[in-house]
Amino acid sequence: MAITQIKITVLSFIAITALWVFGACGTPASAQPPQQPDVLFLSIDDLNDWIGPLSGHPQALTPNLDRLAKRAVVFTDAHCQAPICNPSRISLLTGKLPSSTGIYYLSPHIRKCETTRQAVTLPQYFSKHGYKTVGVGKTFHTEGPAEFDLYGGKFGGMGPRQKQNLNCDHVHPLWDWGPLDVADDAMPDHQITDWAIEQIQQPSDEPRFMAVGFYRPHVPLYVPEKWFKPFPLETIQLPPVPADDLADIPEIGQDLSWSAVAPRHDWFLQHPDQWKRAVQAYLASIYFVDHQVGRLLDALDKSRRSNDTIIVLWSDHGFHLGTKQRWGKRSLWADSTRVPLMISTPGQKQSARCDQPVGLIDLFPTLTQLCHLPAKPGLDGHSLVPLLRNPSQDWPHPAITQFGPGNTAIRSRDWALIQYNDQSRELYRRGKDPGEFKNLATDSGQQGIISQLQQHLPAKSLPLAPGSAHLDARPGSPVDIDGEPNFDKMWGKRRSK
Ligand SMILES: [Ca+2]
Ligand SMILES: [Ca+2]
Repeated sequence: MAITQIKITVLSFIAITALWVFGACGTPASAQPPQQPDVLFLSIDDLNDWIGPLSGHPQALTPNLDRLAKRAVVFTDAHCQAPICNPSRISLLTGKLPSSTGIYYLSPHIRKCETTRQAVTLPQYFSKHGYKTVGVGKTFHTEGPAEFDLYGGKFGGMGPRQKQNLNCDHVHPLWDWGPLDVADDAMPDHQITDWAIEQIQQPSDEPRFMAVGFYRPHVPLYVPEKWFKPFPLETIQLPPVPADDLADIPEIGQDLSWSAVAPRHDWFLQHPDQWKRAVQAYLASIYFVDHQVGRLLDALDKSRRSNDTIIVLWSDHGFHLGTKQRWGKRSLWADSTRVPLMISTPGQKQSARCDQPVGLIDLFPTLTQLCHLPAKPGLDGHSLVPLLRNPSQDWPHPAITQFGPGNTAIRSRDWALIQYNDQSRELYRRGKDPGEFKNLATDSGQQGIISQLQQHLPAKSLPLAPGSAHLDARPGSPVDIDGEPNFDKMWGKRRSK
Protein backbone atom coordinates (compact mmCIF):
# COMPACT_ATOMS: atom_id res chain seq x y z
CA MET A 1 0.00 0.00 0.00
CA ALA A 2 1.34 3.45 -0.89
CA ILE A 3 2.14 5.77 2.00
CA THR A 4 -0.59 8.22 0.98
CA GLN A 5 -3.10 5.37 0.94
CA ILE A 6 -1.96 4.28 4.40
CA LYS A 7 -2.34 7.86 5.63
CA ILE A 8 -5.84 8.12 4.18
CA THR A 9 -6.76 4.77 5.74
CA VAL A 10 -5.42 5.80 9.15
CA LEU A 11 -7.11 9.20 8.95
CA SER A 12 -10.42 7.63 7.95
CA PHE A 13 -10.13 5.22 10.87
CA ILE A 14 -9.43 8.07 13.27
CA ALA A 15 -12.32 10.06 11.77
CA ILE A 16 -14.73 7.12 12.12
CA THR A 17 -13.59 6.34 15.66
CA ALA A 18 -13.61 10.01 16.62
CA LEU A 19 -17.12 10.40 15.23
CA TRP A 20 -18.34 7.52 17.37
CA VAL A 21 -16.37 8.37 20.47
CA PHE A 22 -17.09 12.11 20.30
CA GLY A 23 -20.68 11.29 19.55
CA ALA A 24 -20.66 9.10 22.60
CA CYS A 25 -19.02 11.58 24.90
CA GLY A 26 -19.77 15.02 23.55
CA THR A 27 -22.96 16.99 23.91
CA PRO A 28 -25.49 15.87 21.34
CA ALA A 29 -27.14 18.59 19.28
CA SER A 30 -30.63 17.24 19.94
CA ALA A 31 -32.26 16.56 23.29
CA GLN A 32 -32.44 12.85 22.49
CA PRO A 33 -30.52 10.83 25.04
CA PRO A 34 -27.64 8.99 23.40
CA GLN A 35 -28.27 5.35 22.60
CA GLN A 36 -26.45 3.16 25.05
CA PRO A 37 -24.39 0.38 23.51
CA ASP A 38 -24.30 -3.18 24.79
CA VAL A 39 -21.04 -4.42 26.29
CA LEU A 40 -19.57 -7.86 25.64
CA PHE A 41 -16.90 -8.27 28.31
CA LEU A 42 -14.68 -11.27 27.56
CA SER A 43 -12.00 -12.52 29.90
CA ILE A 44 -9.57 -15.35 29.30
CA ASP A 45 -7.93 -16.76 32.41
CA ASP A 46 -4.11 -16.84 32.56
CA LEU A 47 -3.67 -15.84 28.90
CA ASN A 48 -0.27 -14.25 28.32
CA ASP A 49 0.87 -12.41 25.19
CA TRP A 50 1.07 -15.59 23.10
CA ILE A 51 -1.64 -14.40 20.71
CA GLY A 52 -1.45 -13.25 17.10
CA PRO A 53 -2.10 -9.56 17.82
CA LEU A 54 0.74 -9.44 20.38
CA SER A 55 3.20 -11.80 18.61
CA GLY A 56 4.34 -13.36 21.89
CA HIS A 57 4.92 -16.82 20.41
CA PRO A 58 5.54 -17.54 16.72
CA GLN A 59 3.44 -20.72 16.77
CA ALA A 60 0.31 -19.33 18.47
CA LEU A 61 -2.87 -19.86 16.45
CA THR A 62 -5.55 -17.30 17.28
CA PRO A 63 -7.58 -16.68 14.11
CA ASN A 64 -10.55 -15.32 16.04
CA LEU A 65 -8.56 -12.98 18.27
CA ASP A 66 -6.86 -11.81 15.06
CA ARG A 67 -10.32 -11.26 13.60
CA LEU A 68 -11.41 -9.25 16.65
CA ALA A 69 -8.20 -7.21 16.42
CA LYS A 70 -9.22 -6.17 12.91
CA ARG A 71 -12.12 -4.22 14.38
CA ALA A 72 -10.53 -3.09 17.64
CA VAL A 73 -7.87 -0.96 19.24
CA VAL A 74 -5.22 -3.43 20.35
CA PHE A 75 -3.46 -2.18 23.48
CA THR A 76 -0.01 -3.65 22.96
CA ASP A 77 1.35 -2.61 26.36
CA ALA A 78 -1.48 -3.42 28.77
CA HIS A 79 -0.67 -4.71 32.26
CA CYS A 80 -2.57 -6.25 35.13
CA GLN A 81 -2.48 -4.58 38.55
CA ALA A 82 -1.71 -7.85 40.37
CA PRO A 83 -0.09 -10.92 38.79
CA ILE A 84 -2.62 -13.42 40.11
CA CYS A 85 -6.36 -14.03 39.65
CA ASN A 86 -8.15 -12.74 42.76
CA PRO A 87 -6.49 -9.35 43.28
CA SER A 88 -6.20 -8.66 39.54
CA ARG A 89 -9.92 -9.20 39.03
CA ILE A 90 -10.88 -7.29 42.19
CA SER A 91 -8.76 -4.38 41.03
CA LEU A 92 -10.38 -4.32 37.58
CA LEU A 93 -13.91 -4.80 38.90
CA THR A 94 -13.65 -2.18 41.66
CA GLY A 95 -11.37 0.23 39.79
CA LYS A 96 -9.01 0.28 42.77
CA LEU A 97 -5.33 -0.64 43.03
CA PRO A 98 -4.37 -3.47 45.40
CA SER A 99 -2.67 -0.82 47.54
CA SER A 100 -6.07 0.88 47.95
CA THR A 101 -7.87 -2.28 49.13
CA GLY A 102 -5.12 -4.32 50.83
CA ILE A 103 -6.06 -7.29 48.62
CA TYR A 104 -2.84 -8.44 47.02
CA TYR A 105 -3.16 -12.22 47.12
CA LEU A 106 -5.59 -15.08 46.54
CA SER A 107 -7.52 -14.26 49.66
CA PRO A 108 -9.49 -12.58 51.06
CA HIS A 109 -12.17 -12.64 48.40
CA ILE A 110 -14.01 -9.46 47.49
CA ARG A 111 -17.03 -9.84 49.77
CA LYS A 112 -14.94 -11.10 52.68
CA CYS A 113 -12.86 -7.97 53.08
CA GLU A 114 -13.89 -4.76 54.85
CA THR A 115 -12.45 -2.52 52.12
CA THR A 116 -14.46 -4.17 49.32
CA ARG A 117 -17.40 -5.86 51.06
CA GLN A 118 -19.78 -3.07 49.99
CA ALA A 119 -17.95 -2.11 46.79
CA VAL A 120 -20.12 -1.39 43.78
CA THR A 121 -18.38 -3.44 41.14
CA LEU A 122 -18.34 -2.74 37.41
CA PRO A 123 -21.35 -4.96 36.58
CA GLN A 124 -23.26 -3.67 39.61
CA TYR A 125 -22.59 -0.10 38.52
CA PHE A 126 -24.02 -0.90 35.10
CA SER A 127 -27.02 -2.60 36.71
CA LYS A 128 -27.69 0.46 38.88
CA HIS A 129 -27.69 2.61 35.76
CA GLY A 130 -30.26 0.77 33.72
CA TYR A 131 -28.30 -2.06 32.19
CA LYS A 132 -29.25 -5.69 32.38
CA THR A 133 -26.12 -7.48 33.56
CA VAL A 134 -25.52 -11.05 32.55
CA GLY A 135 -22.54 -13.18 33.54
CA VAL A 136 -21.27 -16.69 32.97
CA GLY A 137 -18.03 -18.44 33.87
CA LYS A 138 -15.13 -16.75 35.65
CA THR A 139 -15.27 -12.98 35.76
CA PHE A 140 -14.80 -12.66 39.51
CA HIS A 141 -12.27 -15.04 41.06
CA THR A 142 -15.00 -17.16 42.66
CA GLU A 143 -18.13 -15.04 42.96
CA GLY A 144 -20.95 -15.18 40.43
CA PRO A 145 -24.69 -15.19 41.15
CA ALA A 146 -24.78 -12.18 43.50
CA GLU A 147 -22.76 -10.00 41.16
CA PHE A 148 -25.05 -10.07 38.10
CA ASP A 149 -28.77 -9.70 37.39
CA LEU A 150 -28.53 -13.08 35.70
CA TYR A 151 -25.67 -15.52 36.18
CA GLY A 152 -25.41 -18.67 34.09
CA GLY A 153 -22.99 -20.68 36.21
CA LYS A 154 -19.49 -22.09 35.99
CA PHE A 155 -20.33 -25.30 34.09
CA GLY A 156 -17.59 -27.15 35.92
CA GLY A 157 -14.97 -24.41 35.63
CA MET A 158 -11.53 -25.97 35.30
CA GLY A 159 -12.92 -29.47 34.61
CA PRO A 160 -13.26 -32.10 33.37
CA ARG A 161 -10.60 -33.48 35.70
CA GLN A 162 -8.71 -36.72 35.35
CA LYS A 163 -8.44 -39.27 38.14
CA GLN A 164 -4.83 -39.81 37.18
CA ASN A 165 -2.54 -37.16 35.76
CA LEU A 166 -2.23 -37.51 32.00
CA ASN A 167 1.46 -37.05 32.44
CA CYS A 168 2.42 -40.05 34.52
CA ASP A 169 5.81 -38.72 35.45
CA HIS A 170 4.47 -35.33 36.35
CA VAL A 171 5.96 -33.52 39.30
CA HIS A 172 3.11 -31.51 40.65
CA PRO A 173 -0.34 -32.49 41.92
CA LEU A 174 -1.87 -29.13 40.99
CA TRP A 175 -0.60 -28.99 37.43
CA ASP A 176 -1.05 -31.31 34.49
CA TRP A 177 -1.27 -31.06 30.71
CA GLY A 178 -2.22 -33.16 27.72
CA PRO A 179 -4.96 -34.01 25.23
CA LEU A 180 -8.32 -35.07 26.64
CA ASP A 181 -10.34 -37.82 25.04
CA VAL A 182 -13.59 -35.86 25.09
CA ALA A 183 -15.62 -33.84 22.58
CA ASP A 184 -15.58 -30.05 22.69
CA ASP A 185 -19.05 -29.92 24.18
CA ALA A 186 -17.81 -31.71 27.31
CA MET A 187 -15.62 -28.71 28.05
CA PRO A 188 -16.92 -26.00 30.44
CA ASP A 189 -15.71 -23.23 28.13
CA HIS A 190 -17.78 -24.66 25.29
CA GLN A 191 -20.88 -24.90 27.49
CA ILE A 192 -20.34 -21.37 28.78
CA THR A 193 -20.20 -20.19 25.18
CA ASP A 194 -23.41 -22.08 24.34
CA TRP A 195 -25.15 -20.36 27.25
CA ALA A 196 -23.83 -16.94 26.25
CA ILE A 197 -24.91 -17.47 22.64
CA GLU A 198 -28.45 -18.22 23.82
CA GLN A 199 -28.42 -14.96 25.74
CA ILE A 200 -27.11 -13.01 22.76
CA GLN A 201 -29.96 -14.42 20.70
CA GLN A 202 -32.57 -13.17 23.20
CA PRO A 203 -33.88 -9.70 22.41
CA SER A 204 -33.52 -7.22 25.26
CA ASP A 205 -35.36 -3.97 25.89
CA GLU A 206 -32.55 -2.75 28.09
CA PRO A 207 -28.94 -2.25 27.11
CA ARG A 208 -26.98 -5.33 28.14
CA PHE A 209 -23.64 -5.84 29.87
CA MET A 210 -22.60 -9.45 29.32
CA ALA A 211 -19.49 -10.87 30.99
CA VAL A 212 -18.18 -14.18 29.66
CA GLY A 213 -15.22 -15.60 31.58
CA PHE A 214 -13.26 -18.44 29.95
CA TYR A 215 -11.18 -20.83 32.06
CA ARG A 216 -8.51 -22.09 29.65
CA PRO A 217 -5.54 -21.65 29.34
CA HIS A 218 -5.55 -21.85 33.15
CA VAL A 219 -4.09 -25.16 34.34
CA PRO A 220 -4.75 -28.04 34.07
CA LEU A 221 -3.86 -27.61 30.40
CA TYR A 222 -6.44 -30.09 29.15
CA VAL A 223 -8.30 -29.62 25.87
CA PRO A 224 -9.58 -32.16 23.34
CA GLU A 225 -6.91 -33.77 21.20
CA LYS A 226 -7.84 -32.03 17.96
CA TRP A 227 -6.61 -28.71 19.34
CA PHE A 228 -3.15 -30.25 19.82
CA LYS A 229 -2.85 -31.36 16.17
CA PRO A 230 -1.41 -28.13 14.72
CA PHE A 231 1.41 -28.24 17.29
CA PRO A 232 3.47 -31.42 16.76
CA LEU A 233 5.80 -31.91 19.71
CA GLU A 234 8.96 -32.01 17.59
CA THR A 235 8.18 -28.54 16.20
CA ILE A 236 7.54 -26.79 19.52
CA GLN A 237 9.66 -23.70 20.08
CA LEU A 238 10.58 -22.87 23.66
CA PRO A 239 10.80 -19.27 24.87
CA PRO A 240 14.27 -17.76 25.24
CA VAL A 241 15.71 -18.29 28.74
CA PRO A 242 19.28 -17.00 29.18
CA ALA A 243 21.05 -19.28 31.67
CA ASP A 244 22.47 -16.36 33.67
CA ASP A 245 19.30 -14.24 33.65
CA LEU A 246 18.81 -14.38 37.41
CA ALA A 247 22.40 -13.37 38.23
CA ASP A 248 21.44 -9.68 38.35
CA ILE A 249 18.11 -10.14 40.17
CA PRO A 250 17.83 -9.16 43.86
CA GLU A 251 17.32 -11.99 46.33
CA ILE A 252 13.66 -11.14 46.91
CA GLY A 253 12.95 -11.37 43.17
CA GLN A 254 14.43 -14.86 43.15
CA ASP A 255 12.35 -16.05 46.09
CA LEU A 256 10.60 -19.14 44.78
CA SER A 257 8.04 -19.16 47.57
CA TRP A 258 6.35 -16.48 45.46
CA SER A 259 5.50 -19.17 42.93
CA ALA A 260 5.19 -22.09 45.31
CA VAL A 261 2.15 -23.63 43.62
CA ALA A 262 3.93 -24.08 40.30
CA PRO A 263 6.51 -26.65 39.24
CA ARG A 264 10.14 -25.60 39.55
CA HIS A 265 12.05 -24.73 36.42
CA ASP A 266 14.87 -27.06 37.45
CA TRP A 267 12.50 -29.97 36.92
CA PHE A 268 11.77 -28.86 33.36
CA LEU A 269 15.49 -28.56 32.67
CA GLN A 270 15.81 -32.17 33.79
CA HIS A 271 12.78 -33.14 31.66
CA PRO A 272 13.03 -31.01 28.50
CA ASP A 273 10.43 -33.20 26.80
CA GLN A 274 7.91 -32.11 29.45
CA TRP A 275 8.83 -28.46 28.91
CA LYS A 276 7.84 -28.91 25.25
CA ARG A 277 4.68 -30.77 26.23
CA ALA A 278 3.62 -27.96 28.58
CA VAL A 279 4.24 -25.30 25.91
CA GLN A 280 2.36 -27.46 23.39
CA ALA A 281 -0.61 -27.81 25.76
CA TYR A 282 -0.66 -24.07 26.49
CA LEU A 283 -0.71 -23.32 22.74
CA ALA A 284 -3.46 -25.93 22.25
CA SER A 285 -5.50 -24.42 25.11
CA ILE A 286 -5.21 -20.95 23.55
CA TYR A 287 -6.27 -22.34 20.15
CA PHE A 288 -9.29 -24.00 21.79
CA VAL A 289 -10.41 -20.90 23.70
CA ASP A 290 -9.88 -18.75 20.61
CA HIS A 291 -12.39 -21.00 18.85
CA GLN A 292 -14.95 -20.31 21.60
CA VAL A 293 -14.41 -16.56 21.21
CA GLY A 294 -15.04 -17.03 17.49
CA ARG A 295 -18.35 -18.78 18.16
CA LEU A 296 -19.43 -15.83 20.30
CA LEU A 297 -18.40 -13.28 17.66
CA ASP A 298 -20.35 -15.25 15.03
CA ALA A 299 -23.45 -15.19 17.23
CA LEU A 300 -23.05 -11.48 17.94
CA ASP A 301 -22.71 -10.64 14.25
CA LYS A 302 -25.75 -12.76 13.38
CA SER A 303 -27.77 -11.03 16.11
CA ARG A 304 -27.33 -7.70 14.31
CA ARG A 305 -26.25 -6.14 17.60
CA SER A 306 -22.56 -5.95 16.64
CA ASN A 307 -22.96 -2.37 15.46
CA ASP A 308 -24.34 -1.51 18.89
CA THR A 309 -21.91 -3.50 21.03
CA ILE A 310 -18.63 -2.61 22.64
CA ILE A 311 -16.40 -5.68 22.81
CA VAL A 312 -13.66 -5.79 25.43
CA LEU A 313 -11.30 -8.73 25.60
CA TRP A 314 -8.80 -9.07 28.43
CA SER A 315 -6.81 -11.55 30.48
CA ASP A 316 -6.19 -11.23 34.21
CA HIS A 317 -2.36 -11.56 34.04
CA GLY A 318 0.44 -13.10 32.02
CA PHE A 319 2.07 -16.49 32.42
CA HIS A 320 5.64 -17.78 32.58
CA LEU A 321 6.44 -21.00 30.76
CA GLY A 322 10.11 -21.01 31.69
CA THR A 323 10.95 -17.36 31.15
CA LYS A 324 12.92 -15.95 34.10
CA GLN A 325 13.25 -19.64 35.05
CA ARG A 326 9.74 -19.41 36.43
CA TRP A 327 6.38 -21.12 35.82
CA GLY A 328 2.93 -19.64 36.27
CA LYS A 329 2.30 -16.06 37.29
CA ARG A 330 3.22 -14.39 40.59
CA SER A 331 6.08 -12.15 39.53
CA LEU A 332 6.48 -8.47 38.63
CA TRP A 333 8.25 -9.18 35.34
CA ALA A 334 6.41 -8.39 32.11
CA ASP A 335 5.94 -12.13 31.43
CA SER A 336 3.54 -12.06 34.39
CA THR A 337 2.09 -8.58 34.03
CA ARG A 338 1.53 -8.05 30.29
CA VAL A 339 -1.96 -8.96 29.17
CA PRO A 340 -4.01 -9.00 25.98
CA LEU A 341 -6.42 -6.05 25.90
CA MET A 342 -8.58 -5.15 22.92
CA ILE A 343 -11.51 -2.74 22.77
CA SER A 344 -13.83 -2.68 19.78
CA THR A 345 -16.26 0.22 19.64
CA PRO A 346 -19.54 -0.02 17.71
CA GLY A 347 -19.19 0.16 14.00
CA GLN A 348 -15.40 0.01 14.11
CA LYS A 349 -14.21 -1.59 10.89
CA GLN A 350 -10.47 -1.22 11.14
CA SER A 351 -7.65 -2.19 13.44
CA ALA A 352 -5.51 0.24 15.38
CA ARG A 353 -2.67 -0.37 17.79
CA CYS A 354 -1.98 1.67 20.89
CA ASP A 355 1.52 1.24 22.30
CA GLN A 356 1.06 3.38 25.41
CA PRO A 357 1.25 1.61 28.80
CA VAL A 358 -2.24 1.07 30.20
CA GLY A 359 -3.83 -1.07 32.89
CA LEU A 360 -6.88 -3.25 33.33
CA ILE A 361 -7.80 -0.77 36.06
CA ASP A 362 -8.54 1.73 33.30
CA LEU A 363 -11.49 -0.33 32.03
CA PHE A 364 -13.99 0.84 34.67
CA PRO A 365 -13.79 4.55 33.78
CA THR A 366 -13.41 3.73 30.07
CA LEU A 367 -16.61 1.70 29.92
CA THR A 368 -18.69 4.11 31.97
CA GLN A 369 -17.63 6.92 29.65
CA LEU A 370 -18.26 4.93 26.47
CA CYS A 371 -21.74 3.96 27.74
CA HIS A 372 -22.76 7.46 28.87
CA LEU A 373 -22.92 6.52 32.56
CA PRO A 374 -21.92 9.06 35.19
CA ALA A 375 -18.24 8.80 36.06
CA LYS A 376 -17.76 6.88 39.30
CA PRO A 377 -15.75 9.01 41.72
CA GLY A 378 -12.70 7.74 43.51
CA LEU A 379 -11.37 5.30 40.90
CA ASP A 380 -7.62 4.77 40.58
CA GLY A 381 -7.54 4.26 36.78
CA HIS A 382 -7.91 6.62 33.82
CA SER A 383 -10.41 6.45 30.99
CA LEU A 384 -8.79 5.16 27.80
CA VAL A 385 -11.28 7.04 25.62
CA PRO A 386 -8.61 9.60 24.58
CA LEU A 387 -6.45 6.71 23.36
CA LEU A 388 -9.36 5.11 21.53
CA ARG A 389 -9.75 8.46 19.83
CA ASN A 390 -6.06 8.85 19.06
CA PRO A 391 -3.97 5.77 19.89
CA SER A 392 -0.66 7.57 19.50
CA GLN A 393 -1.38 10.57 21.67
CA ASP A 394 0.82 11.35 24.68
CA TRP A 395 -0.11 9.41 27.79
CA PRO A 396 1.38 10.46 31.11
CA HIS A 397 0.24 7.48 33.16
CA PRO A 398 2.50 4.46 33.68
CA ALA A 399 1.12 0.95 34.26
CA ILE A 400 1.33 -0.13 37.90
CA THR A 401 1.45 -3.74 39.14
CA GLN A 402 1.67 -4.75 42.79
CA PHE A 403 2.39 -8.06 44.47
CA GLY A 404 2.32 -7.61 48.21
CA PRO A 405 2.70 -4.31 50.06
CA GLY A 406 5.71 -2.38 48.81
CA ASN A 407 6.45 -4.65 45.85
CA THR A 408 5.52 -2.53 42.85
CA ALA A 409 6.34 -2.45 39.15
CA ILE A 410 6.06 0.85 37.29
CA ARG A 411 6.10 0.65 33.51
CA SER A 412 6.40 3.77 31.40
CA ARG A 413 6.75 3.59 27.65
CA ASP A 414 10.55 3.38 27.88
CA TRP A 415 11.34 1.98 31.31
CA ALA A 416 10.32 -0.71 33.78
CA LEU A 417 11.13 -0.24 37.45
CA ILE A 418 10.50 -3.05 39.91
CA GLN A 419 10.72 -1.74 43.45
CA TYR A 420 10.70 -4.36 46.21
CA ASN A 421 9.75 -3.82 49.82
CA ASP A 422 13.34 -4.40 50.98
CA GLN A 423 14.38 -1.40 48.82
CA SER A 424 16.11 -3.57 46.23
CA ARG A 425 15.20 -2.86 42.62
CA GLU A 426 15.32 -3.84 38.99
CA LEU A 427 15.36 -1.39 36.10
CA TYR A 428 14.96 -2.29 32.43
CA ARG A 429 15.13 -0.26 29.25
CA ARG A 430 12.00 -1.57 27.62
CA GLY A 431 12.53 -0.65 23.97
CA LYS A 432 16.01 -2.19 23.81
CA ASP A 433 15.32 -5.01 26.26
CA PRO A 434 11.68 -6.10 26.05
CA GLY A 435 12.58 -9.46 27.65
CA GLU A 436 13.79 -7.55 30.75
CA PHE A 437 17.09 -9.41 30.82
CA LYS A 438 19.62 -6.71 31.79
CA ASN A 439 18.99 -5.11 35.16
CA LEU A 440 20.31 -1.53 35.10
CA ALA A 441 19.20 -0.58 38.62
CA THR A 442 22.70 -0.43 40.04
CA ASP A 443 24.15 1.68 37.20
CA SER A 444 25.07 5.03 38.69
CA GLY A 445 23.89 6.85 35.57
CA GLN A 446 20.31 5.61 36.01
CA GLN A 447 19.50 7.05 39.42
CA GLY A 448 17.71 10.03 37.86
CA ILE A 449 15.32 7.82 35.90
CA ILE A 450 14.70 5.65 38.97
CA SER A 451 13.74 8.75 40.97
CA GLN A 452 11.41 9.86 38.19
CA LEU A 453 9.66 6.49 38.08
CA GLN A 454 9.41 6.38 41.87
CA GLN A 455 7.25 9.50 41.69
CA HIS A 456 4.51 7.20 40.40
CA LEU A 457 4.58 4.84 43.37
CA PRO A 458 1.23 5.09 45.17
CA ALA A 459 1.45 7.68 47.93
CA LYS A 460 -0.50 5.48 50.32
CA SER A 461 -0.27 1.72 50.44
CA LEU A 462 -2.55 -0.37 52.64
CA PRO A 463 -1.03 -3.31 54.50
CA LEU A 464 -2.26 -6.82 53.81
CA ALA A 465 -5.98 -7.08 54.46
CA PRO A 466 -6.94 -9.41 57.33
CA GLY A 467 -7.25 -12.96 56.04
CA SER A 468 -4.65 -12.45 53.33
CA ALA A 469 -2.98 -15.62 52.14
CA HIS A 470 -0.38 -15.91 49.46
CA LEU A 471 -1.93 -19.14 48.26
CA ASP A 472 -5.46 -20.45 48.04
CA ALA A 473 -6.06 -22.24 51.31
CA ARG A 474 -8.66 -24.95 51.07
CA PRO A 475 -9.04 -28.05 53.17
CA GLY A 476 -7.51 -31.01 51.39
CA SER A 477 -5.45 -28.91 49.01
CA PRO A 478 -1.67 -29.05 49.05
CA VAL A 479 -1.82 -25.66 50.68
CA ASP A 480 -2.46 -25.73 54.40
CA ILE A 481 -5.44 -23.85 55.71
CA ASP A 482 -3.25 -21.11 57.15
CA GLY A 483 -2.12 -20.34 53.64
CA GLU A 484 1.34 -21.82 53.93
CA PRO A 485 2.30 -24.34 51.28
CA ASN A 486 2.80 -27.88 52.45
CA PHE A 487 5.90 -28.72 50.49
CA ASP A 488 5.77 -32.40 51.43
CA LYS A 489 2.33 -32.70 49.91
CA MET A 490 3.32 -30.60 46.93
CA TRP A 491 6.62 -32.05 45.95
CA GLY A 492 6.91 -35.16 48.10
CA LYS A 493 5.73 -38.40 46.54
CA ARG A 494 5.64 -37.42 42.90
CA ARG A 495 9.02 -35.79 42.96
CA SER A 496 10.82 -39.11 43.13
CA LYS A 497 10.14 -39.80 39.43
CA1 LIG B 1 -5.84 -16.01 36.29
CA1 LIG C 1 18.99 -10.71 34.04
